[in-house]
Amino acid sequence: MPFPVVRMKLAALVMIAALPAVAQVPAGSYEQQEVMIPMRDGVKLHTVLFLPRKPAGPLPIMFNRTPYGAQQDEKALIRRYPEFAAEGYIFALQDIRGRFASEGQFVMQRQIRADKANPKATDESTDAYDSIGWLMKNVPGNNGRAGMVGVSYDGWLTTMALVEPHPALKAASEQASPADMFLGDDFHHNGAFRLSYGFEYAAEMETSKTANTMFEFDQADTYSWYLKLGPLYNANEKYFKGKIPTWNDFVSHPNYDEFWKKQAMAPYIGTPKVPNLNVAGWWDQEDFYGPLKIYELFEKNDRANLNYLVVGPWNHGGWEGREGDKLGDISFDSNTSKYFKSQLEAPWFAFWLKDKGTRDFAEATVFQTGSNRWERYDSWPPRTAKPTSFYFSAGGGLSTNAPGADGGSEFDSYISDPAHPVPYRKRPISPTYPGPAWKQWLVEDQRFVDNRPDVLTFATGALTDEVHVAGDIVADLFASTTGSDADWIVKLIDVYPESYPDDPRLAGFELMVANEVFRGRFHESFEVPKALVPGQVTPFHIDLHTNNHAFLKGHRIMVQVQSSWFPLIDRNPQTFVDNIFNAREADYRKAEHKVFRSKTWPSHVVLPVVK
Ligand code: PG9
Repeated sequence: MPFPVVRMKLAALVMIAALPAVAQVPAGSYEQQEVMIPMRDGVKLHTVLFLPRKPAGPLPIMFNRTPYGAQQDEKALIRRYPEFAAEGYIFALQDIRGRFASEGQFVMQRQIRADKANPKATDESTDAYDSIGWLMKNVPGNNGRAGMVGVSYDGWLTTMALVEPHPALKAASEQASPADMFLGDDFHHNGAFRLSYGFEYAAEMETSKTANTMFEFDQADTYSWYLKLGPLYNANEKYFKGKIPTWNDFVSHPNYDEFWKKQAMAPYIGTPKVPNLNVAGWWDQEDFYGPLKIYELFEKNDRANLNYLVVGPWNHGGWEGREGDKLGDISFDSNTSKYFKSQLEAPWFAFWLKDKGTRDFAEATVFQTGSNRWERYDSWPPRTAKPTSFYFSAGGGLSTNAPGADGGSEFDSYISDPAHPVPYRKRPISPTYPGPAWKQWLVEDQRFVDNRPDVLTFATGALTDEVHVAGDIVADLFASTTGSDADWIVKLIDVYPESYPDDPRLAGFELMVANEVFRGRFHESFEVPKALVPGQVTPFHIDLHTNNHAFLKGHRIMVQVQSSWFPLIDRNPQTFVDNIFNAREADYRKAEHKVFRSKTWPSHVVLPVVK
């Protein structure tokens, strides 16, 4: 992409001066109104307006669309958007179709309308378009420009508004928007079903129109609850009774078919027409794949330089928190959320919507974890990294030396037993929402699974120099099973030194920096699953996504491989069946899994190492 605005040789370090305090906006600054905005098909959407009582002049409208309930009062609004409130905007918050006080029918991530010739056909893109048109005409004191911002579902709604944007939409920030629910976001990763999230989220959204309803578990440890649930068909038999549409969609679409492809962003993202700041968190437990994918898709055609990226050390939406100086036990040495809100997000909207400031936005502003610093890059992933293979070796070693001659038994093996799956976080595993454990499980110390007989560990010795990894990470496994289907989970871990005087709680800590699951049946295609041949070594290429992490001197680089991650991922029966949602108890069988580390089958991870 041409890059006229800021050009840096490699990465430029961002120096953080003390951040200025945000001006407090006093209560009573806004008049609150509620309106029902008509869409092209006559359905009316409930929208809450906050109009500044003493505007200095015409103002842009900051617009948010949500399925979670738009209703809030002035106090909550100012707490949620202090920087925007201090800057001066009109706010419009809208319930989407079929949620809370809006009319119409809710559809989980409604697909783009098929019939574009029909002037009454709608989708989330047309609803955003019609709403912005109405707001521009009917809200007094607006300056003819709108901005959209939202996290997660609200981020996806923001991305949908960019598909066919209203001409008055002049700036957006999609934050943690999912991009593909089969390949990488909330509901599946590489075709493996995210059981606890899928089950609990579907119940939350489709039990009631006017509430976000948490499923009531009768056990404190959901690991035991889901295990007792048994095969997935029991979800409908025992609880949902066929009444939760999203669950029924999971059951009817076990493969990457048109349903998932049409819901994904790839077919709809073309040339960016609206400046968009894509925002992601390194430890986003829900939608990390999405914002990076959306950035990548827009980037392909970004000749006008409208597409930008920010990635920080956050969990899902963590940048909305006030400080962002830590996540779980991990500290970041500065207030990263405050920095994002005041130095990146607020100037972004002020520039495009109010002609304030300069266009000094880095293509990618990316936090480097480990060393804890912000960096500005002129492309993401950076072009400077050298893909470097780290091979598994005997005795749990990991090194850049490729395996030597084959001897015949260069593998490690374990029994993967669906009756005793590896927990994905420390038990007891509380329900997904309201958390807080769910929100920080990705930074939990991975020592809790060390020594399990069904988890393989490979690690380097203590590093004599820092290893900085910036860009795309992949794992290439060569593996076999005695069954006919298998999951492969790979985790890249930063192991802290055993003596860590800076923070003794972190001595020996195993911090996961990248991870992914791959469902074996999709090794040839996500569209058409295929049984694994028992005993046959098969290559599995697993995308561990992009990262920017410094493994510091004295730390070790570790890789763990396992075949279950429960109940985050449903149990693979390990016997090939047509549709795992219909698998029977007897299909769930133990299998022996082998991971090879020979010359012919050199399992390894590839790290983008920056000198
Ligand atoms: N991760 C949530 C979600 C987004 C889109 C679809 C389904 C779930 C969310 O936090 O909104």
